[in-house]
Amino acid sequence: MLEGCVPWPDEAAARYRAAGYWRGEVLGDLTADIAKSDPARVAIVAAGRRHTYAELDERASRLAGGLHALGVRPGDRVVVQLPNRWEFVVVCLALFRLGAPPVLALPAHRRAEIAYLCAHTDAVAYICQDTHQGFDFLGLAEDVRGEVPGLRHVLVAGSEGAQPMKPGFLPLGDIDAEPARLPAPDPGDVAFFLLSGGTTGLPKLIPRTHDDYAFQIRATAEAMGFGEGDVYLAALPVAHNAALGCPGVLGALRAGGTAVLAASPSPDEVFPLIAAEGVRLTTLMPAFLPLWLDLAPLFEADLSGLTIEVGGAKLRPEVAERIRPELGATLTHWFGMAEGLLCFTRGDDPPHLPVHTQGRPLCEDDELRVVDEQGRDVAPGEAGELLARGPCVLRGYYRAPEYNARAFTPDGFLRTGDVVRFAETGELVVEGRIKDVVNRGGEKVPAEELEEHLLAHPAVRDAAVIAVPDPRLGEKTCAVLVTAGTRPDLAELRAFVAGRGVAEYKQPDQVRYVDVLPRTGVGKVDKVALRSATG
Ligand code: J2J
Repeated sequence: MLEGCVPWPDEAAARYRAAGYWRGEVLGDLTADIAKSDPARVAIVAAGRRHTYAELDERASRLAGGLHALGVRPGDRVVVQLPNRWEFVVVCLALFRLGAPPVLALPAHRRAEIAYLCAHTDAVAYICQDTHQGFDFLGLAEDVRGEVPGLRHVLVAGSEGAQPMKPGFLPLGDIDAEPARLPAPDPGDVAFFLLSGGTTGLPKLIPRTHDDYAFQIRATAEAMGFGEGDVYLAALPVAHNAALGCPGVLGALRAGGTAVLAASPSPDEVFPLIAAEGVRLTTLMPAFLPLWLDLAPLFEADLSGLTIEVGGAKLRPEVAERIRPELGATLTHWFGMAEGLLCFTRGDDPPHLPVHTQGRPLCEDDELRVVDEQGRDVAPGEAGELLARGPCVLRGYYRAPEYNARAFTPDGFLRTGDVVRFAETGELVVEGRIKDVVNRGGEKVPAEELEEHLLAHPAVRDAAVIAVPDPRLGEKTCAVLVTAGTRPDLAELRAFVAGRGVAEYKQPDQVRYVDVLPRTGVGKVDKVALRSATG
């Protein structure tokens, strides 16, 4: 496995192979069979265009050839930040074939996150779109190149024909060469990196192998009854595990279906697509559901053939139980992590299960434990921290040995930081979390990351970020500050954080001022006390 990654122990790997979970599939081959047997079948629909399996397969091969000619080699890392456009899929397939793992950044990330990802992975290239939602990614790329000298290439989608570009910048569409003769990647090696939603400090990277992700997309497609000719709608960013591989865009391709890429989950964008393309399956974060419920009658949207996978943040039962009667759609309720653990209700479960639980694990060989603060298993039905091990659950974050020593038990269970219990009938119920993250409608803000930015402000002496309730997002961020001199107000703090090149969703939503932050006996900020004082 790539240096800096932690492989599964031989015994576990052998077990997962023997059980047929890991079959030696490589993700670069997803489209190869259908490109030969049924080349005209539509693989991707995006921005009003339909792309066949043959077109996707050919373009990915030629892009892999072009990247190889540029000097990108197996094992090199490439930071990819593309919104839901067809090039995202082409780029991923090309990099899977090259064995040069893409590092999947979210479209919302900005200079601070991208520079960190490029530096931390020693990326050789950064692939972005020229502008997206009014933001200039070329400017960002220039700054990042200044900060990360090892970054050799910036490849830009959307700039075809916009010559001349700056040295080191190339239009993605021009990267095109005869497919190189490449050695097949090892299925046990890293295919790509996902970003963790919930760790301490700077974002951690999750290596996903060909073997484990091929299993995830195959098994989730089977569990959702998603097969050949079915249509999946990516309404969330495709760089996120939920829309990429549960079964998501990659699972749709592997199953011989079609993936429709939407620009956003807003009803005016997705309802017409669902009708026109006959969408069978999509994924949503709970924050969007009230809007769908409110606007479906206005659009006269017929969602009766649709299954919606909802997860990523708390889904309130009052909202969940409206989905079947008001939208006509089938709800499956998910507890997912980019780290590879997936629990979810199945489409044919009795209706109370998706309303009140997050269902059962993907794989019968997923090992889940619920433990107390001392790491002892709690009594059945009691709540505690969820620990997980399984054929998709990573054994270590990338290049993070010290963090890994805390994030995993000595026998390899991931400490999820989520507090759960199991219902008597065996379903998982998420109760809360102990990790210091604000879950802003599914977008995760690690408290410590934002605190570091706030502490850089000259008037801020001490800072603690906590979650406060929000009717739309479920939670939002509140910065509790000890200041000296003039108090910066919320607008100033947001501008300050933005100026540090941080994604907008991580800017504080609220600010409170205190004379001193409460601390525990060992000197850590007492966030429990802060929350009750602020709540
Ligand atoms: C409460 N918190 C939840 C739920 C995840 C499918 C769906 C979601 C994700 C995802 C994903 C929750 N109720 N139902 O990867 O494939 C919180 C937990 C968890 C964290 C993981 C998928 N479902 N969460 O959200 O990696 O705190 O993955 O640890 O972004 O989201 O976040 P992320």
